[in-house]
Amino acid sequence: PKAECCVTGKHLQNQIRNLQGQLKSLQDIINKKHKGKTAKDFINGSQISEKLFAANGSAGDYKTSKATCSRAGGHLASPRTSSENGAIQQIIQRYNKAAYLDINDMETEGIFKYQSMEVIGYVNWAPGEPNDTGGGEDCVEMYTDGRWNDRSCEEERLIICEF
Ligand code: 293
Ligand code: CA
Ligand code: CA
Repeated sequence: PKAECCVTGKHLQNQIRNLQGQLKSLQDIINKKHKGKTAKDFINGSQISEKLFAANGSAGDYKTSKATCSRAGGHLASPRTSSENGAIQQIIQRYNKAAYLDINDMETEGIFKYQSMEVIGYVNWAPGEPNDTGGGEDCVEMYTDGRWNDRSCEEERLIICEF
């Protein structure tokens, strides 16, 4: 008869149980570390091409919105095509609340750039926009109709991230 060794059912079962226990404590550590700020917590998503756009109903000014998406491992949403624009618009309509895009003209008035500092290509301005009302509109919001408006960066807007 073969010796009772490490490959018998009982022994393997014990090793698996031990590993499962270790895995669980590692998972607990990871979950604690992320404190619910990972991409999976943005439950209302809309996937288009390679991008996933997602929101969880939270809102913030431009700076807060950028920081929130960054903490979650993404970026504030910035559409580069009309289909990406439509995917973001769906989320805005679901919450019935406008959202900031990751586009601004802070560096040079009137020259709108992505966070990468690249000048924007695709645009979907509302009629008469951008108008830099009061000389103080350097951020961009998307309305529920999908059109864009340059706006002060200090408003409270739905946070939509892209991953
Ligand atoms: C002005 C004229 C409005 C326009 C508004 C926004 C503000 O009040 O028609 O909607 O500016 O551009 O960002
Ligand atoms: Ca401006
Ligand atoms: Ca405006």
